[in-house]
Amino acid sequence: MNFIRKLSSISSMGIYRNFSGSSVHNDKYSCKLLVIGGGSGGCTIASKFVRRLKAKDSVIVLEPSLDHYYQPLWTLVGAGVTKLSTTCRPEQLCLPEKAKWIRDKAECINAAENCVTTVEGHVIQYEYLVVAVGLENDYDKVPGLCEALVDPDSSVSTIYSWQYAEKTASDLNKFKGGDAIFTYPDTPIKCPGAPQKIAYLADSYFTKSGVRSKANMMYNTCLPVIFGVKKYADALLKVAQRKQIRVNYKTVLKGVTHDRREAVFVNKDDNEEMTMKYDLLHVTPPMRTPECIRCNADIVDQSGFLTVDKYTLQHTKYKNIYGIGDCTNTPNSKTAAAIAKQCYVLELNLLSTMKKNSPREKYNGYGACPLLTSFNTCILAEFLYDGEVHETLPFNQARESIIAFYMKKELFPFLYWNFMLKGYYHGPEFVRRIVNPLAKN
Ligand code: FAD
Ligand code: UQ1
Repeated sequence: MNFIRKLSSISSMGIYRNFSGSSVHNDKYSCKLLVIGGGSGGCTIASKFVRRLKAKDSVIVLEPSLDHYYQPLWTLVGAGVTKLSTTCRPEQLCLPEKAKWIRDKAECINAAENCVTTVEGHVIQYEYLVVAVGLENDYDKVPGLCEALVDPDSSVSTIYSWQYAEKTASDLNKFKGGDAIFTYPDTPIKCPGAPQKIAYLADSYFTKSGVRSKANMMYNTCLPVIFGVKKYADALLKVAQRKQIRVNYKTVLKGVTHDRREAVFVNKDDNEEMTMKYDLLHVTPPMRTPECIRCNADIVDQSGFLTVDKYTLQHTKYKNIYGIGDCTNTPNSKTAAAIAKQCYVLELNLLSTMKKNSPREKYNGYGACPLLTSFNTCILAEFLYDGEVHETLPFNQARESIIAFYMKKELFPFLYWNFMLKGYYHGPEFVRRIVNPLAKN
């Protein structure tokens, strides 16, 4: 049923547009391909398959949100460089026109029966399924964190949410000196570089605002290293040292008492608790997969991640299911850059499966992380499975460069909105082949 709905999201204020949806509960739908999640991975795959499967309503996308965010720019929103509104577009404009959008949430995936039920009670029968539900913040895992985040005067924020990224910028602006603490949690997270990027940007911000000499900065990470790939870890340690940011390893945030401005941390080696006073606290919250997959032991591992083959991206038990992006158990860095590469592999392999052949294409674990180190420099980490360095540009990318900063700020968002979401961007491999034709991997 077609009807007109007012899009009341921040990006779509004042825009009215037709879209196909349903106002009646307990509808039944069926399709060749169902994509659950209309974020980076979901839009990209839907765009590819509306071109491949030409029949009407071949592709259904199940996605509850009216807004689509380009999350990688939230780091620069937190640093006060980018406006939140530039990171957001109406979902309607990101999904391919020819896909049928059901604006609802998956509740239960019955993989044995090839069907999904939604929170509003619809039932969707599919032949093939792509799961692209991403990761969600698990604020409740840290007692006191929710209360601290919602209090506008708490000086506790996170760039990992559109709701609080602007609060980070305002906290940096209000900071007049004292203890500034940045955290990294004890769960898998998306963009594992961002928790330290915001610390480096805060250092540059405080230098500019003249309060750096009065600030004591600390990065408390659950990990035993600053970054998972040694080449970049060595470079980043020098950045942290130069900026006089103390790095505490194996140190996990366990609670926040925001009226006393205290945070409790635990040391993972000896379980010793430490209470630290803060004047600014930037939290990277623990993360988890959404409930619709996390609680379905038939399709996920013990941590709640969709079990797929790390090379083919095909589900390990159900051959008509594939996974893409942050919600799968592939051991790559969870980034949009990884999805650019994964979508190409998934497209070819799912097409093979549709033709009753085995999947042949292999994902090599490509991931990339532009580690902003100031308001005009960046270390552009690129690597494959097992931390194998895999750089595109004709210089040592572990060196801080101005060009990488502007790629992150201008080029990547442009590629994302105009090519990746439309299914035409598969990562920078083509550039690498031109720039570096003799490279062996
Ligand atoms: P998402 O894009 O998060 O989409 C998941 C979608 O699923 C959402 O739209 C959600 O509404 C939907 N969904 C959830 N539950 C359900 C349900 N039950 N039913 C239906 N739909 C559901 N990547 C980089 O490459 N470079 C960077 O510099 C970078 N920096 C980052 C900085 C920050 C602060 C953050 C937060 C992320 C950053 N990333 C970066 C990571 C990147 O944004 C993610 O890896 C990417 O967006 C993941 O895409 P996805 O499709 O897996 O999940
Ligand atoms: C990338 O391709 C990409 O997608 C558009 C990003 O944005 C989310 C990135 O952050 C990075 C690092 C890449 C990798 C691209 C090059 C040219 C190194």
